[in-house]
Amino acid sequence: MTDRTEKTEDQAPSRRDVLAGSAGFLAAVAGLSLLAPGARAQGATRPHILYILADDLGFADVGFHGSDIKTPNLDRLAAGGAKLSQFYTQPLCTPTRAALMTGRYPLRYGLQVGVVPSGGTYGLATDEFLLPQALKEVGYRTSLVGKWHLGHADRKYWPRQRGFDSFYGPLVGEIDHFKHEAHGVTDWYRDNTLVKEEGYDTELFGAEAARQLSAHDPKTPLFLYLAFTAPHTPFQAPQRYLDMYAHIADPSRRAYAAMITAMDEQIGKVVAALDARGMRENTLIVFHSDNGGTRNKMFVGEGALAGDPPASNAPYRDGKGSLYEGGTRVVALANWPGHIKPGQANGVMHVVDMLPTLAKLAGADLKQSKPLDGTDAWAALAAGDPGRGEVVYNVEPTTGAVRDGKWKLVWHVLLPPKVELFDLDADPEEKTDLSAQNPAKVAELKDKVVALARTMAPPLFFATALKATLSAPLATPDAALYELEMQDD
Ligand SMILES: [Ca+2]
Repeated sequence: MTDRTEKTEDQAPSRRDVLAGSAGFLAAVAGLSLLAPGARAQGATRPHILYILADDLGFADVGFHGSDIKTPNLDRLAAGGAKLSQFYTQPLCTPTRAALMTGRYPLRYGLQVGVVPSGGTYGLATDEFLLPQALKEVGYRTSLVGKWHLGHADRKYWPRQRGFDSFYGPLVGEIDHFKHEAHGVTDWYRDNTLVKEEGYDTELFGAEAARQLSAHDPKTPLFLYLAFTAPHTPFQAPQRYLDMYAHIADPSRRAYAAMITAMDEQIGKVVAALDARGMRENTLIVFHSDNGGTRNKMFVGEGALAGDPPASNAPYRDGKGSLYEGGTRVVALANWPGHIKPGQANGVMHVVDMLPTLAKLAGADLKQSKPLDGTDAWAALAAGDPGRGEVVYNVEPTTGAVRDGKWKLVWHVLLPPKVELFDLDADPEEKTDLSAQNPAKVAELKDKVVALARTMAPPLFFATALKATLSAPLATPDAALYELEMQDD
């Protein structure tokens, strides 16, 4: 069996009893699910799509997961929608965003390692067919407000050239939230034009999204991709948000919490703008983080961090950059009144599923896509179905991890190698390695990783990293200083 056939296989045993909701709701979901894609799209249910990403948000760091960080607007969306308890992404920014745009794992097109670095001249392959292209073809207006991070060195990689009617925000992965700079260079665009603006980026994104909504003709379906840079480093927030967390002693945690609340407040304004425009009832809102919160300083970003990273992915292990659950099982919700069953949705979903799911709701055609890794996750999203049986966390030259049902293999191939097997049903915190007791399952999952590795595209990051290292300036100390030091000795 090839990995392709496995991915599309429905390994779900049965619909869960969470379906036992109200009759009216069931009728709505059943009606929507049974319609053919075209019919589904032609009815009144063809929704506007508000797709909100947070950047490096910890799994535990929202009010509806029990945090003391205030997120009342997200909590309200979660209470009225589905809290997605097993929604997976890639462990880093660029790969997750690429997976969302393509419906394909980043290992297919060389983005499985690292992120597009500031000095990187590559981007998401231009022969990939992207979500905004698909939606645009069926009449959606497509807008990106926020971070792109899928290539910046050549305009052919920029959002306006990839299916977005408009773009407002930064192209790279990490900017100063007030100066909108990366490495001292402004990275802030409106469409294809560099602009200089004052303000805190999170607030500018919220204001722009609300402005676009208030000017939007509700008869035209809208895809608004709102990709916040919060709460990614550097940890910065306006004083009034910092003041809300004056009781938090650690300055990083205080600013991190302030950034999350600032983002939440903007989400509230955007939802209010939907309401004011009469679009709320016909808008699917999806919210999730692009990867887990940072637990390892290596992935914290470009600036130095005093103390421990402030994010929490509890109860999950590790965080951003890691193949353990803390890096990839992210805080997520979906909300569409009357169409998505409120409550906990425990089905397994991966961000690659979102392109086929949204395309189907929109009646969009994906014939131009290369073979998809994603499958339509509507039943898992809307009605709590079990979702996909298999998840590919990532496969790259040094590591790989896959999930098959309850079993998860994490394989570090570099010397000294390490293989771990976890039973995620019994041990979602990945505390007990069961590889020694289950050699057959280990062998089977290793075969899957190897099969994927045989087909993967070469990682684009490596050549760039090597070039950057080999072309770096000479590292010997300044000659004059060195002579002074020698005299001191
Ligand atoms: Ca991120």
